Amino acid sequence: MDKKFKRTLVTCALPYANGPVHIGHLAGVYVPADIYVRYLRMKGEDVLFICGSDEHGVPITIKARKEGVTPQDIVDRYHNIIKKSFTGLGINFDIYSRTSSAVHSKNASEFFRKLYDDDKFITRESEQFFDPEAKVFLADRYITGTCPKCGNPNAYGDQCEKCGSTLSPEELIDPKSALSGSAPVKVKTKHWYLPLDQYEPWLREWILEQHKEWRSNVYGQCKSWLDGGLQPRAVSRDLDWGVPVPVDGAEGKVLYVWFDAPIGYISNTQELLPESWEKWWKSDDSRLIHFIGKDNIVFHCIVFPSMLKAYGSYILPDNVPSNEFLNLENDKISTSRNWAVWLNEYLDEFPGQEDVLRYVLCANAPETKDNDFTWKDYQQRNNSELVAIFGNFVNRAVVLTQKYFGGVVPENAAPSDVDAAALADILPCKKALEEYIETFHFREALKEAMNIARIGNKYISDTEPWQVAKTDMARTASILYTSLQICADLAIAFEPFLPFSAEKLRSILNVSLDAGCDHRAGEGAPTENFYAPGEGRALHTNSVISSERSESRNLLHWSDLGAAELLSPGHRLGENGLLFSKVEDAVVEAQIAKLETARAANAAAAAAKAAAEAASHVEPQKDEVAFEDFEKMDIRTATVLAAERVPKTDKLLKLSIDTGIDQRTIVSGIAEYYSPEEMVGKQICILANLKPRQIRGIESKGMILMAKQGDGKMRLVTPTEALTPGSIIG
Ligand code: B3M
Ligand code: ZN
Repeated sequence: MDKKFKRTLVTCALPYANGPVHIGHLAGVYVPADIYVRYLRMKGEDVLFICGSDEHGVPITIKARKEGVTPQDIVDRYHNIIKKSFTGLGINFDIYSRTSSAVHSKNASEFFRKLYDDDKFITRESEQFFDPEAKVFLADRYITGTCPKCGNPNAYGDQCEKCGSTLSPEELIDPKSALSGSAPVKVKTKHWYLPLDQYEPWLREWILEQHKEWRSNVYGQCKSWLDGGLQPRAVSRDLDWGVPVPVDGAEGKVLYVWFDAPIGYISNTQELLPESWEKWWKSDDSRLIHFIGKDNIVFHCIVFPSMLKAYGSYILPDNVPSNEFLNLENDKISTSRNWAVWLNEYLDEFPGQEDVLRYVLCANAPETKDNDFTWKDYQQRNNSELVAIFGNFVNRAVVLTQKYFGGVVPENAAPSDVDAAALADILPCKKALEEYIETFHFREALKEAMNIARIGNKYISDTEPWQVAKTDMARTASILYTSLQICADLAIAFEPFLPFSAEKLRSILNVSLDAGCDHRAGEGAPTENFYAPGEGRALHTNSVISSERSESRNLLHWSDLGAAELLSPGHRLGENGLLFSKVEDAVVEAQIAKLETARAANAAAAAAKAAAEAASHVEPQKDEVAFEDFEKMDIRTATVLAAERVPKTDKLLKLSIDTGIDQRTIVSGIAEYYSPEEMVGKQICILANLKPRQIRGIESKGMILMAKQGDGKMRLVTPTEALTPGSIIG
């Protein structure tokens, strides 16, 4: 860690409280952030881990309206689900609060007010759509109409979900308010804008020159925004759900959700540490790291830093690690299509398997490109990596120690070079792991932890203590002594990644972990609780200093990983248990079946929607014609006498009909819709005086009248009662 920093403030994107968290969120943001925080804590760094629900914004109001409940009902429901599920996966924020909290409302208001007082905003009047019946301004999503590109009658004011076009409400044909159905009218409204253009030179210098180390996807996105030129951004909205704009003349206006949400990071820190929050946000020796998904890059790298800069006195993010997207079984994760693995459901269905999900999501994290989660891969990684390598090694070492040494760490009675070589291989893994985590390469870091398990597994396979025990107990003692040291290394190395299993392993080994702050002790920092009482969770309650700790046999420290005897001879192990268990085929098949059900339901819903849309599609009226023109057409009733398919065609029927004037032949393209048998005896309508045409060598005299429906299907037009053939229609 850079020496100029004394503490690290880690934030995770605040999930919208309009649905549960899924694996895409976890892989992109929360699992890597948690690994990072756990790692820093083990290294003795001062870390604060902040998150909470993002409870404002239009999607929440839309969902509430759909369900006929209040936005508060929606956010209460999901806030609790999300909060609980994070804890279930071992992601323990120091605080998980919410943007509907009183602290946040006050803080966000104050933030806006200061920028307002300091003249940091500009105002602009614009015309926006207003619902004259519901008497509210309409967000783009609240306006529906016909897509000008594809004719979809249910396009939204910001997007057509059928053809994917980005739209503005102005482009919609026949726009309607989704609230009342009435036609929206344009009304003038005033909003506050943050003039991002003014921050552009500063942002260019700060990001493009001073933060070349940011991930290339983050840096690249920032560069393209900056190269495209920044525009002032509205920071208020006409909406009744959010933090009210705290100035006179702003009735009915709230802060734009992307203005208030990042301030939520600050509010939540204030809520946790009312006395000392400023130390984390306003001193240059604090380091701020935002973990986010790639769709949030512009807000965290450009908009929020500009807000902080405008306010003054705040630190800026030192890094903004952002992942790409995770797909699921080769398809985009989608909340609306229910194409997701939901964390709350996973935790219910896979009790005790939290780490398997953490492992797979980290091993497969979309760090540099979009990646795919598949249940087969989940099973494979569990069975052939966690079970077969990590779990298998630990189990062999512990079971054999119980068998030959009564569960007590044996003396290193007959050491050999192979033992030293195995132990020596661990240090480079540790070094690489540290470097990878510190540069936000979590997949690679996890591989290094796994390499330690591989070293152990290979060591015990090569040395075969179960064979050696037949002849040489001294040597067996050394092999198991060495194996147990590697087990203890694993109990340290895996703590950031697989905290549940690392804890289980420590209980098997009968040791504890010191997640205390070595550097603080080393620097002679005070050893009392890090936080004042009442200021939240005490993270570092350790009061023993480093030298004392290394003498303790039961406490593991990160610094000892690969470097010291962790389990001394004579130490009694705890109770053995399996770290991991096999995932059977039936389990993944059930999950795949669950997704298939969702897919089928989606397909059925999409088909029903498409059919309804198609059926409701009506052709616009044709150009006017004079009555004389109409009169020229001889439209009359006729009866079908005989019908047969025209050979070698799919669509054509040859019909013999009675027109009242004559019996004649008409060739018609209706075979797609009617069989010859169905046609015989039917009364139909025809255009009798259409010029005869040769169709497939048959002379066709006239045309059968058909109605073409919205979905393109044709049906016959028939009289509702029997009429004499040849009756004139007009
Ligand atoms: N709720 C968007 C999202 O979940 C948003 C993040 C806010 S972070 C301040 O993608
Ligand atoms: Zn469209």
